[in-house]
Amino acid sequence: MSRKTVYMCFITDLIHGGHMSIIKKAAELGDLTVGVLTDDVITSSFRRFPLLRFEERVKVLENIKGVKRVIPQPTLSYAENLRALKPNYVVHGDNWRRGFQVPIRAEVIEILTEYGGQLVEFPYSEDEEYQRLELMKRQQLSLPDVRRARLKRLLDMKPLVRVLEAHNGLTGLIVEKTRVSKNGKSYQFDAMWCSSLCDSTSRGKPDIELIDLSTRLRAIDEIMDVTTKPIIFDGDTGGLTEHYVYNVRTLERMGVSAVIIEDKTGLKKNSLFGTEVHQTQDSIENFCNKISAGKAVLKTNDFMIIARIESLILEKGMDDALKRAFAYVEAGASGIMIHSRRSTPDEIFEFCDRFRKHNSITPLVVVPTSYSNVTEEELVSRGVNIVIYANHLTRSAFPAMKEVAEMILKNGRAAEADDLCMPIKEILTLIPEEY
Ligand code: SPV
Ligand code: MG
Repeated sequence: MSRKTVYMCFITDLIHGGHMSIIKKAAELGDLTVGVLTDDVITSSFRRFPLLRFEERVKVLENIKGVKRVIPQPTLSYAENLRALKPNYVVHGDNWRRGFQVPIRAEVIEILTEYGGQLVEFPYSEDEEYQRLELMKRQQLSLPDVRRARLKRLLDMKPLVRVLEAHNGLTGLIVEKTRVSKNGKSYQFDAMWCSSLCDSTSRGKPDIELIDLSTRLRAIDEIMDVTTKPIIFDGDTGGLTEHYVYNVRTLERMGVSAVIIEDKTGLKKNSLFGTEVHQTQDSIENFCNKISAGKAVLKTNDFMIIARIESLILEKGMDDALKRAFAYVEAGASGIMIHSRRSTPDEIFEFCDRFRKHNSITPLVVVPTSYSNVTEEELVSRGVNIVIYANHLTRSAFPAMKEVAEMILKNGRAAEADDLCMPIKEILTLIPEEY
């Protein structure tokens, strides 16, 4: 009689005694195949970012006694692997009876029923020591070295890194925790953008490099205190090169992953004003020197200096934008941000197509504020690597707050505004005590 077959799927890269004992029990049921979730599934579906890459996690599991075979599981759903393998048993801890894995479990049961397989669930270990290890692992993610390196790792793992603006602890938490499910897949943001516009606006100031760096670093520190995701800092023009090199070092040391500096000089105004206000573009030579000077002071390979091109904003033409892009890469830029204030993505597409003809590796960054109809899928097809939703939490919060303020004034009481507000009970428990 042929031996029974067993399938388990592993997400974690922290294998402890609890996992070992479940593997042992699974192997007793028959020949055990372990599916390993690929990096892009983990990064889009789970809060815990893998400290070990997919290949490393495969190696660890391959060498565990009782594991016959390790294969990738490229989706959160088990369907593809179960239909291909038709194992007699699927083994899992009983913890997936709660939480967001409930539909995954239901689908597993449905598929097993189709061909007569069986789900075997073992009690999930509540051992305090394992819980402490898991917590420690999560906390590791907020340490500067780990956080800083995470952006480059994401660029390796995912076709598109999705970034949303955060300007304080609360908005940082929204970027950190917001997750939605659609068509069996889970989506979340990968990183945070510390926007000069939002850092200024939230302090009631114009976006003209007026908010000093210490204030902006303080905001980053607040965000870092409660999140683990990587941070891309809007460095405006970078200021004087002599100052900029010190600031780059500070950002790198704090665990920020990238700074984006724009090729403007003099009094900076927000790009979305375009040519309505006076703005001066820096010379290619000066800006290249600034990029190289920043690169020269870096202490790690993880920190990225991304050069932002304002030629399309300032109507200097596509050829100028491309000429600058190639020069900035030559000067050491680890990425190129191309900005546009058109209502359609046509000029961004043209730039990407022409850039990618000569350069297939340098990450491309876009900020689709004015051309918001563009889809992430379209951006990926043009070779874009990072999309930044640069101001949406600030822009959405302001009208909501203003409406509530007006409503209280109009009614001489707060009752009418209650429906627009989060219930008191929810706000009290919104931020759980974790220590
Ligand atoms: C910001 O968010 O501050 C930016 C992007 O620099 S933009 O506002 O479009 O210039
Ligand atoms: Mg800015």
